[in-house]
Amino acid sequence: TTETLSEGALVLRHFASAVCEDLLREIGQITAAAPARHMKTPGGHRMSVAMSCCGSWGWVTDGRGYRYQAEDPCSGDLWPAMPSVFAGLARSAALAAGYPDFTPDACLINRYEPGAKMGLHQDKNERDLSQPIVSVSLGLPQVFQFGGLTRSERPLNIPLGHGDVVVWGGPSRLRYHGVLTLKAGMHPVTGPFRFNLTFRCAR
Ligand code: MD3
Ligand code: FE
Repeated sequence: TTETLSEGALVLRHFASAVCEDLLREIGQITAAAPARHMKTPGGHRMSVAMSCCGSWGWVTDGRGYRYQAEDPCSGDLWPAMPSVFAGLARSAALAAGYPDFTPDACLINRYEPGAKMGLHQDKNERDLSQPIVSVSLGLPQVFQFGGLTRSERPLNIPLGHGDVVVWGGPSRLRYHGVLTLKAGMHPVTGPFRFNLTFRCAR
């Protein structure tokens, strides 16, 4: 089923179901080479979400700010390549949502443990804001907050579960969004975690 949240923003429920276990196997390989880590915000706060990346560009944050870079700052090596099952899923979800030309070059892997959250923010470090973002949720359910174009607009709460995919483009691309605190639980495939893959065209 497809739900439209607002113009350009679509939830594709269970769109990734057939490949969830493949995605998780690839996450295991990527994080063996580029471990999920708690990055620091430019203001010096430790993020509660642990992050890794794959693809030509990775999103990083530290005392110098937010940016994309080709190397993992922990190792100096290039980020692991984007597995074909990742790119194929992201492209087919974008196509289903009406974006036939999506070419992701960056995938951020977010790992949430109980108590982890992400405050309301905009994604605006990408060069071409006409390209959508595709996100894939795996494991424990977590409530996503979908806000407006200003921080003050009160967000909608949308639960996202294992295999759900969301495509954010057009006039929704710069909406504020975040996720509420993950509640403790045990998922048969991911154990105590929720993973979110966020596909972007960064450069
Ligand atoms: C709505 N991650 O990594 S993905 C992020 O669940 C991020 O890990 C969240 O926000 C997570 O930046 C949410 C969904 C998402 C991503 C980008 C968006 C929603 C968006 C851009 C515009 C509007
Ligand atoms: Fe975001």
